[in-house]
Amino acid sequence: MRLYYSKTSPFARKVLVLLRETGQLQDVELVAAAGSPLDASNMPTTHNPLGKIPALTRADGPALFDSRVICRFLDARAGGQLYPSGARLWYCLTLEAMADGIVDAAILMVYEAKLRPNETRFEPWIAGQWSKVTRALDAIETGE
Ligand SMILES: N[C@@H](CCC(=O)N[C@@H](CS)C(=O)NCC(=O)O)C(=O)O
Repeated sequence: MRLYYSKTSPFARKVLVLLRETGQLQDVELVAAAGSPLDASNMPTTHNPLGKIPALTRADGPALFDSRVICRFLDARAGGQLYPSGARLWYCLTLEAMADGIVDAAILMVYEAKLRPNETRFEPWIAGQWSKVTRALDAIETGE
């Protein structure tokens, strides 16, 4: 299997942590990729048309993308150690969606700061992303 990743991608890091925790690091060749919505030339677009990382290619099936799909696949491959079964699964998946949403909001702010020309930057939109991050972190802290 090949994992298209970047050291700075929190979504790729999620997959790397799962690989380590489930003892599968040696089963995956790491392929460095980098890009943004403005430049997908070094992104694995033939494996993920969205031009995003992580993406996982494998010998016996189509490429997988989106860290949630890859994490579920790799966990199942290792015998299903990390995702619970029964009612607790829905809590776990929602928590994962919340964590991913925090990172999505953070990445949008990074793109806004790095990619958008100063004169077109829209501060209320950035504030809105920050609100998502703080609300979600508060919810995780209070367990709601
Ligand atoms: N929902 C996706 C998000 C992946 C994502 O946004 N990755 C970023 C790097 S951290 C990316 O590839 N950005 C390039 C782009 O948006 O064009 C996942 O969980 O894998």
